[in-house]
Amino acid sequence: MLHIRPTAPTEPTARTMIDCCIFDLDGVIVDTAKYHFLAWKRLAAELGINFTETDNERLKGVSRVESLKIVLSLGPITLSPADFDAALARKNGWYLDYINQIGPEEILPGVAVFLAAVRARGIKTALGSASKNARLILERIDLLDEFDAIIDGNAVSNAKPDPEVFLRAAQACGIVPARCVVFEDAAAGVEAALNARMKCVGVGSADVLGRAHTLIPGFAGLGLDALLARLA
Ligand code: B16
Ligand code: MG
Repeated sequence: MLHIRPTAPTEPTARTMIDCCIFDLDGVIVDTAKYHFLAWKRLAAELGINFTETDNERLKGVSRVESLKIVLSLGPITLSPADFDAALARKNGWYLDYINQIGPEEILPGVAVFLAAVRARGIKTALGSASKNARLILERIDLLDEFDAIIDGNAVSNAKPDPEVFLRAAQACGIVPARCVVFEDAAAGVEAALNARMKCVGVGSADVLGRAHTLIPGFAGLGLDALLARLA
């Protein structure tokens, strides 16, 4: 006689009102801030400006142009429009030298597992990043195919805290903002999510991201159902 042990009833899953997860890139999926720092520091040194890791915190989530303005304000130094553009290009060249060396080992802990869980649930995934190098970075870390939509610094005219990047991501996925959740590590990104009338999960600490709906230290060990319940 065949004995089949009855399996325990499965836990009811959290009733989710979330149909799209929108991820910031730098500081959420991969830590590219350390490479931005090295490239900005090199440019600052050329200009005779002392640039510290504390200064670098001010550039997180900020566009390339706005970042250079902040670096120059530390001088303070004024550049002609042509020199300004040349400085942007030099910094980006050095940054790309680092980015062209990275691989999947740079994905932050737990991110790949969490992304897979989201997709397995049929929830859309989108990238919403200020970076103009986002596609290259996703290619390098082998995550390009894990997103239904990629909205980056090339696709938007208004930087975070303007909600444009996240609204475009939601639109590209065909999901209304109220059913989207944004994962962000920068204060300007949290404000952009709130301005888009989306839920926001801050990835980091309350001193910077206190306005997010909930906070996580990172994705390692993060359960999708538990997180969705916190957002319900
Ligand atoms: P790029 P995110 C942002 O990425 C970075 O946090 C920020 O430091 C950087 O200046 C910005 O991208 C632009 O990057 O020079 O590559 O265009 O956090 O929005 O994913
Ligand atoms: Mg970021």
